[in-house]
Amino acid sequence: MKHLVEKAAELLNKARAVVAVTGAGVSAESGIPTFRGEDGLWNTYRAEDLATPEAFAKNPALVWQWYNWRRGLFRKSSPNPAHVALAKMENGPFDFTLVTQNIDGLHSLAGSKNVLEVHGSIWRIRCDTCGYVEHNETVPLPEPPFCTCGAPLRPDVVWFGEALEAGIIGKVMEALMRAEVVIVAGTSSVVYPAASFAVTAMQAGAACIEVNLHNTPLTPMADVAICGKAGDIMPQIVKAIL
Ligand code: BJW
Ligand code: ZN
Repeated sequence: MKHLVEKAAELLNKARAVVAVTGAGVSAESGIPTFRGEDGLWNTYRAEDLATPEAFAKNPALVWQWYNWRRGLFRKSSPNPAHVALAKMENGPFDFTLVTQNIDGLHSLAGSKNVLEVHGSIWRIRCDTCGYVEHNETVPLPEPPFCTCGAPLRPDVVWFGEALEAGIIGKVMEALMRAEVVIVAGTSSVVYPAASFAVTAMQAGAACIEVNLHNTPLTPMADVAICGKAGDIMPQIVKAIL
């Protein structure tokens, strides 16, 4: 393990630009359930019923029950050592961009300034009819809350079958093209397009460091694959480079 952390630090110390891509595993040690795996949300809930535009159109109350429960859970959670370590990376000797699939806002709470939230934020709600968007931390919200135009408001997150925001993807691509190292932490690397981000960076010449409790489809391609908790490993990596 120590040897792998040193190898990761060696790659990072040479890099002028670094991108980290994070997923639900990074928030797991804050008490937020992941999606897949033994205790994953998709073992208890059906994504088709809760995380698609069709589900929201059919039953906005059910979707909002689920998001109210998660908003309550997220609000009680705090950043863990992995979030803190990733925030510290902004002080590293390289240009650093954090790309997260997480919607919980914990990276910003930990102090990260340059965060690209590719699947949106649970703390914004929006109207798909008139385009209204607001920051909203009320828990619970009505199920559903309504816009002044009369349509039901929805969480400003990306559901299955929906496109990621073009402006954010543009910034992600720019960062991936510049990156000399891409760190991929706490994601199963199965949901596209986020699962392709590291591969895109690697095709443009970046080295890849993966931090995960288990192997993923990315593991065989990674230059350094560290098996462990993000909350253990990320601080060790940061300590070795700062
Ligand atoms: C730890 C740890 C610890 C645990 N330390 N590690 C077939 C092939 C390819 C693609 C598709 C396909 N069929 C459909 C698609 C497209 C689909 C997709 O990729 N599906 C796959 C599942 C097959 N993608 C989409 O639909 C996307 N949109 C799209 O493609 O649009 C196309 C389009 C173009 C133009 C116009 C219109 C459309 C959108 C995807 C949106 C995903 N949304 C969700 C919900 C977000 C809102 C919410 O949270 O409520 O995003 S689903 C869920 O999965 C969530 C996550 O961000 C995302 C990724 O999950 P993540 O973060 O990787 O979590 P887990 O649980 O999977 O993994 C956790 C990992 O952590 C594990 O590996 C653990 O081992 C590890 N771990 N504890 C370190 N302590
Ligand atoms: Zn509206």
